Amino acid sequence: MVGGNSSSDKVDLLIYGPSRPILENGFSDQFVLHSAETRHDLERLTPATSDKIRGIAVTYHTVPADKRALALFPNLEIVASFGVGYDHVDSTYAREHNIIVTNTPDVLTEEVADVALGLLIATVREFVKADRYLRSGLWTSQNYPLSVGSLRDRNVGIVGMGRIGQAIARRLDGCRVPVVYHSRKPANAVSYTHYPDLIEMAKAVDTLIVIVPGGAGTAKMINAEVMKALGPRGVIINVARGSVLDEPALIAALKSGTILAAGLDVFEKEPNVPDELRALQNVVLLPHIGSASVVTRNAMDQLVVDNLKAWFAGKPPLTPVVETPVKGR
Ligand code: NAP
Ligand code: 8YV
Repeated sequence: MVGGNSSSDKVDLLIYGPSRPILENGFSDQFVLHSAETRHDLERLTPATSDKIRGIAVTYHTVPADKRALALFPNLEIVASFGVGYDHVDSTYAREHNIIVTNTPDVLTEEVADVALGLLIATVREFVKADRYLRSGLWTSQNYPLSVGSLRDRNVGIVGMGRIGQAIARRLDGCRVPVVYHSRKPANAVSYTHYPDLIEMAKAVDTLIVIVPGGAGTAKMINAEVMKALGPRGVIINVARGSVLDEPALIAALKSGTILAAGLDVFEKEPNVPDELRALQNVVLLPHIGSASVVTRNAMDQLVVDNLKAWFAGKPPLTPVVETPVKGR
């Protein structure tokens, strides 16, 4: 859909990606909303409309706000992105062109950590296979086999000890599962052992939970070498981005027994998941639902709205990303 009316004394905003009620109804009549659901729609906006747009709400991670997209808007001041990860927004281009980028941190932290822990337990204790077993009627003739995996004898290495990594670690403390972590620098006020080297950590643990940002700096960092270092008891949980994990290497490692199992919430080419992965029994697959509850998604939408409203009221945005800090507004 492409659309919207305009008036010169109002602020023209673009909703780029799927729209939702909080995004559509959250602005006063001082704003004029335009919409472009897809990249194709974006490129069909007339130059007269694009020239007026001063703010964009990027409403889903599958619509790329890359250089080509942002360059369509010569008067753009702010891009308010939905989600804490913003690897789909070219924040370098934005900085170079004095465009602020905001994201939606914190409001989703605990929700995503819940999903990471749930996915770990479902993977290790085979919940999905056991559910299929019951539904197929097999339980009436035989009990489900004991699971090879257990949390009771595991050591977890968290890859990324930021907001969500720390919330996952707190949950594992409650489960009495030992935690260490890898990140480029030791995290502030965190007592878990820090491994500056990912391979060294993979050798020391049998479980990885991956929760780093996507993008060039982390592309395929969970590769065949990491999987080999983890070993045959190894379990990998990826709730970060599909780009962080080498998918063909994972499929090979799951097939050969190089590692035991995996739980994935994110994929390289969402929403397409390779048939080979879908055919495997030792992997649990979720359709990127880390933050996907009504309450948390509403809070994320509201933060997108609040960032845009603050900026156009002459105030600092609430949650600018590190690449585009706002000083003295
Ligand atoms: P955050 O607070 O910024 O934490 C990021 C962590 O990753 C930090 O510990 C950081 O430490 C580490 N890191 C960054 N680059 C790294 C690298 N190249 N190598 C090793 N460690 C690196 O972010 P967050 O709020 O926890 O969110 C993390 C990510 O989770 C998001 O960016 C998003 O992609 C993903 N996510 C997924 C879902 C989902 O639905 N599945 C939901 C929310 C978020 P250093 O800077 O010291 O390296
Ligand atoms: C959202 C996420 O599902 O916040 C993130 O980084 O991956 C999820 O919370 C995603 O941003 C939707 O676009």
